[in-house]
Amino acid sequence: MKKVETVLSSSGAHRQVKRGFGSLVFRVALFALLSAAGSGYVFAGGGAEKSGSSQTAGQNLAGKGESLVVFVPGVVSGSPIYEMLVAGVQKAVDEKPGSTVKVVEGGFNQAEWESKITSLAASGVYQLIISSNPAMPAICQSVAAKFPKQKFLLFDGQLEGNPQIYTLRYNQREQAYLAGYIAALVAQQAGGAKKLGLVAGQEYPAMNDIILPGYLQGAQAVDRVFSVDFRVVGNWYDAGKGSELAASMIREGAKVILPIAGGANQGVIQAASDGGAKVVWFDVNGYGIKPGVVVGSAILKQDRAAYEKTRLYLEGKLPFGKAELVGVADGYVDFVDDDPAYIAAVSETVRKQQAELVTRLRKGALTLREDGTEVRK
Ligand code: RBF
Repeated sequence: MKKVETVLSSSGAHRQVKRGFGSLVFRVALFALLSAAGSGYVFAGGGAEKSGSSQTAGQNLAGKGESLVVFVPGVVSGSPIYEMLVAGVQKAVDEKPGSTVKVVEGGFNQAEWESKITSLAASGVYQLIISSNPAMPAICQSVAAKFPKQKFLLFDGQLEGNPQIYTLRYNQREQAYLAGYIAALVAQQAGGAKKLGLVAGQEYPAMNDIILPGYLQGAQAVDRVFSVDFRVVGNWYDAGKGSELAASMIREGAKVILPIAGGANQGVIQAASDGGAKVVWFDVNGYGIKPGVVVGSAILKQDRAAYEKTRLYLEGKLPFGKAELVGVADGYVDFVDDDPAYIAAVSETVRKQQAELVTRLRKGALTLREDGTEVRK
């Protein structure tokens, strides 16, 4: 596997990013520590709760249908990965008369997520708790042990072998590689330093071990001299901090920046726009956010996955205990190459080079394992 560059963190200290995470306890503690502030949302009965149907879950009498709850670990607004989750679940529920869904925002204080999910399970109201992000399987596993009848449908995370939990995760190595490849092609054509940026909301194993190395791997497939300046906001909402980090990266030579920082992404876009740099987007089609500044967009089909898996659950067919992984060749990770804003912003030469990679991945002629191994057919 390729070595990850020495990079600069938000604190300004140089260090190696490529390192393992310790025990589960350490990870949970880290998530708690990294949560800088509460979301301002009230949990029980507060404005953050939205009923997805005219019938509230509590009134759903036994035998009348399933009551589902989506626990959003953060807030929906500003995080397309969560917007897609809610939209997909809602669609499946809308198609199944009698079933209901409630959306609960857990807020940004990660230390509170487990107790909030415990309350949902303890209420006994919801047959299925749905959530998404790599920290959720461990949290839900601990809640599941206390409530043996409670089932969980979790996206963007992994846990195998627990009969109460089903997980589906995306091949983030492929998504990051696609982003790194277009970023490097655009930077190369612009000339100057072969330097890219990545602004993350926080550090977590999927970021440090899959996304950051995948982004660098994609860039180095264009030219081995590319390096990535990696910085961390410390939360998923601070656009001011996102802008500050991006502006500093641009001053130090970063030509194209990938923001994966929720609400803080807006600050990165602003700094790039002001500083003459470009942005590549993640998770959802981002060209419309700032046409001409956003020069590439890798996507996850989380709306489709959430719809399909919720539907499968409602049909009684979700295989609890399984952990699935889906990538480009499966149709759940992709690169948006037909958007007029992409065609307008990026030269034909660059688009042709990107298209060659995208086609190979779509056809399955090239797949990437999560550890970065390239598999060619
Ligand atoms: N991504 C977001 O877009 N918004 C969030 O609020 C958010 N919160 C996260 C919290 C934790 C603890 C972890 C581990 C990841 C979070 N992510 C968030 C990142 C998300 O799971 C995914 O890695 C990225 O969206 C890239 O696909």
